[in-house]
Amino acid sequence: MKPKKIGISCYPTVGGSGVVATELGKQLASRGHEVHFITTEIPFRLDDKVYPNIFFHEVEVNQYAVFKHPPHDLSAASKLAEVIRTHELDFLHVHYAVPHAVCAILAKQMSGREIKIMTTLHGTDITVLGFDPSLQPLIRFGIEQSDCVTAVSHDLVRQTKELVETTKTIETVYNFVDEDVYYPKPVEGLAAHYGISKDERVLIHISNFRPVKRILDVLKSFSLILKKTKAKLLLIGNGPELPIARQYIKEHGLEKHVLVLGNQKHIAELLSMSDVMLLLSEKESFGLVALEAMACGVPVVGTAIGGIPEVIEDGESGYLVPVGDVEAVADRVLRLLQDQTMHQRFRERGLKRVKHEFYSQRIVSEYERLYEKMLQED
Ligand code: GMT
Repeated sequence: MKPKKIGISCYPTVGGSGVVATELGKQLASRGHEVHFITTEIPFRLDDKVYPNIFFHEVEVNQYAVFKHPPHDLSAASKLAEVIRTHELDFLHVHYAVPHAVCAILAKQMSGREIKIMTTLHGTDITVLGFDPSLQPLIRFGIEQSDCVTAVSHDLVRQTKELVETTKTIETVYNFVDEDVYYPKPVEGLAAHYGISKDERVLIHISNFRPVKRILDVLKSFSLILKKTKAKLLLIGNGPELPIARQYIKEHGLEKHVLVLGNQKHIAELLSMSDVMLLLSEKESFGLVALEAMACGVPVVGTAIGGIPEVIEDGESGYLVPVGDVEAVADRVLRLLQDQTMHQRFRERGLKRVKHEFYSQRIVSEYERLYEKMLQED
């Protein structure tokens, strides 16, 4: 594809959609495109080095006392329109139907240019907001007025069509990870620094601790596992349910067994010292953390919902269990921990799967193919 000028809009802070949008922007820049991020903050994965053909345009949200709520979406639309005009962008790729697709549509009208808009759906905009009847028409508008719409799993395509009642074509493009960052790292001695002894197994959970992540299921499963084997649980991330988790840990005397580490930058190292990841969400359009775990050689026990079964193959690279079935979680984890040969087989199968199904170059090429198609259509 010939180099283009691409505007990207996303939520830039910690979170799967921001990670995917930023990694895609980096990959597109490395293929010669000029990438313009139009966001409220510099995306957190962009702060590691200088990227000569990546530009950042800050959406500044005014806080006037007369406005009860700061008008983020209008500020974002204005900034998008300004960048479309001044940098003569070829197209926009926005992440989330609401607000970013809607902001992009407004920006297109303001700019007076016939710019194309691609929207990628990540789940939260559909499976959480889509249940709010007052927002459904707006989500549908964002989707139907976009020139091309993608979603990160087949399940999200299905759910979007059902919840938002749209017949718009939605293409599935899976997420990917940066293979130069996510791979099994040599972490000799790291566990000891965390006070984990050689005979203890390590479980890990990474999330934003929102209710959909079902953090208590993680802790309940871990309590059952602890009855059968010596183990530590690493909790990575931050969010509204972390205090509830802390309370559970205290009430059940798990302080010595659960390490609450908050947000961490070097996730690949923490994954590389782990034996099994737990992802027990009740909603998950894809589960990027599961892919990150697999890329680091860590089998995942996840719930059989949303897009998770498209990432984890049950009994091959991980296990799938029903939501809330903590006994099944404990059973599958113990199977993996007690059979080293099986654990190794799952690990290798996962690594292979990441390389074939979710290979970054393949996914980025798929986006480029869709960009070309969109630009050629009237
Ligand atoms: O999981 C979250 O709460 C964060 C959310 C986001 O918007 O960043 O993640 C969504 O997008 C990720 C990237 O595509 C997916 O891997 C997550 O599964 C998805 N989260 C949900 O569907 C709940």
